[in-house]
Amino acid sequence: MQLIGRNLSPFVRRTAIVLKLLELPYEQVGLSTADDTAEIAKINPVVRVPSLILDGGEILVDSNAIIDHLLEMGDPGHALLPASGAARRAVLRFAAIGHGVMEKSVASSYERNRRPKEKIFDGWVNQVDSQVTGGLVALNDAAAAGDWLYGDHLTLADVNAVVAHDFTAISAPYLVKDNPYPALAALSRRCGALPAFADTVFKPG
Ligand SMILES: N[C@@H](CCC(=O)N[C@@H](CS)C(=O)NCC(=O)O)C(=O)O
Repeated sequence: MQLIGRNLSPFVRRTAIVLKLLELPYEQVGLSTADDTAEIAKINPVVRVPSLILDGGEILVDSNAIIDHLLEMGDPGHALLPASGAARRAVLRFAAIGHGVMEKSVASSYERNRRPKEKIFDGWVNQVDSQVTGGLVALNDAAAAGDWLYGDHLTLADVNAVVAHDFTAISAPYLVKDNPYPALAALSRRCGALPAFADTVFKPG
């Protein structure tokens, strides 16, 4: 399998982490939406990462659709996402909040970095940033309540929360200044010691 995209993207990184946690072999093709637009367009018509090219050539797009397939194929015991019921809904809820933080952190970064300076609208940047912090507060509260966001082991909820936290620390460091989310930061440090997380930290260059 080929994972398309760089781990700077939180959506690519969370997909890479799930691949590693499930010990599914893959090769990563580090294309960037900013620099490799034409190549990515041949893989995903919406020109976004990640995509996953399966061994037979089938192409999956969007981290949600990709991870859905990876879990179906590689997590028969439903360790990362409970099979049904209240437990599944709870993990999906936290996972969605984490995914939402990623989306709003990326949006904030685009607003601040992809416009000419005179076209940046601070009011909208502040609105988007407040959505990021709302999500981080919720994830921090959940992280403070136990060892894992849900249950007694690592799930997709923790993967998304840690990736969302780590990406915000890179893309909007002013939002995590003075350690406002200590329980989430501690979860990030603890997960960061696991190879699936450590090996997917974005390394520029
Ligand atoms: N919902 C998608 C979001 C993917 C996404 O927005 N990826 C960003 C990179 S962080 C991207 O490709 N941005 C380019 C663009 O949207 O133009 C997912 O979960 O995979």
